[in-house]
Amino acid sequence: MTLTRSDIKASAEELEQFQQGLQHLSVSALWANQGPVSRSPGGSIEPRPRAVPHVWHWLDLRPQALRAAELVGTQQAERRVLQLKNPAFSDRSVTTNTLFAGIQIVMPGEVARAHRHTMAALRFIIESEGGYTNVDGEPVPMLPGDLVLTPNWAWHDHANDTGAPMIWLDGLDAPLVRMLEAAFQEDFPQERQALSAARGLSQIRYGAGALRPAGEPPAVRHSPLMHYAWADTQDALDRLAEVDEGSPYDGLIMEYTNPVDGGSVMPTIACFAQRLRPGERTAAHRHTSSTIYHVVHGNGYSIVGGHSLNWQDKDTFCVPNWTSHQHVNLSETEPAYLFSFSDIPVLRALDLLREEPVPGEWG
Ligand code: 1HN
Repeated sequence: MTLTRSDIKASAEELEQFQQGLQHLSVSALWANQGPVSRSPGGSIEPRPRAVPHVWHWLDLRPQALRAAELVGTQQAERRVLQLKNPAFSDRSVTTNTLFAGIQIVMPGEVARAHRHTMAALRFIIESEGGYTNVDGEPVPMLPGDLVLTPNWAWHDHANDTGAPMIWLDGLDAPLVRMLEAAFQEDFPQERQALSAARGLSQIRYGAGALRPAGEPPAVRHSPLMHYAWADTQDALDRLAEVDEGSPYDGLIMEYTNPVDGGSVMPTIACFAQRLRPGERTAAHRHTSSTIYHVVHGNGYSIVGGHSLNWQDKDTFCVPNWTSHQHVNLSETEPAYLFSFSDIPVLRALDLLREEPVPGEWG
């Protein structure tokens, strides 16, 4: 028997009638609809991200955060957060398909009440003279450039016991958790948790370089270290820069790790710090993970999906999944430092991580 692809041509009316007849059965013809994919001339399919590249400038955001603090209290807004919404999504609060970024402000004397949720969150501190987030009873310091984790289901309240506003970048996996319909949230019985642990306890236990308390590590999937101080991060980057060229795509890049297993800080989010040498221009690549960048210090631009995004200190920009990107440090004298977080652990865990070089603006 010869096997061939069959050639059957029904009329448009017959096909239409057939498809209508399927509707009341909650059935539809796969061949009749194209999903959110694009087909190359060769017929192959690859992701066509809905999110677009975008940059939010600190000079625009800061006055709006201060204005928000005049308009609503932390009674009115459980979290006083300006959402950095991807312009391609008017219907959802997302920054990329899986990640959320926002700017949160807590004024002197204020607390943002204690709660917990299955969304994992990180805080990258932009402005602060030293308030804290209480994570499961431990006050975690928040100074500019610090990374603070509030993992899935950890109780957390934010407190500003200083005389100056505290402003930080929030990063959450909320779009992913909502898509999985796995979002749970609870209020703590009181507004604030008692301060039951020493300030910086997780740093003392798990932030001592290659040493950690002997014996069984805590049985959790996230980093037991809740605080990564900027001074240590920049020092690590600067020292490595003396002996290492870094990657052609990312410059010198280091991952914040879970000190127990060396993996990402949380199961759904990985955090990175990178250093671009004066005048450095990276090569273009793209990957199936999406990334949100925050400029700790520097002056430059990134070409993301063909758009040039100019950035300077404290700006935030997004690189959607499967979107080409490359970075330029415009300073000829100073390194640029970028913080970023991404959903790469999710893609990796599900065997969906792909990466490829892309012809860029310069080789
Ligand atoms: C949240 O709980 C916080 O706890 C910040 O500070 C931002 C964005 C979406 C959903 C929950 C916080 C959030 C959030």
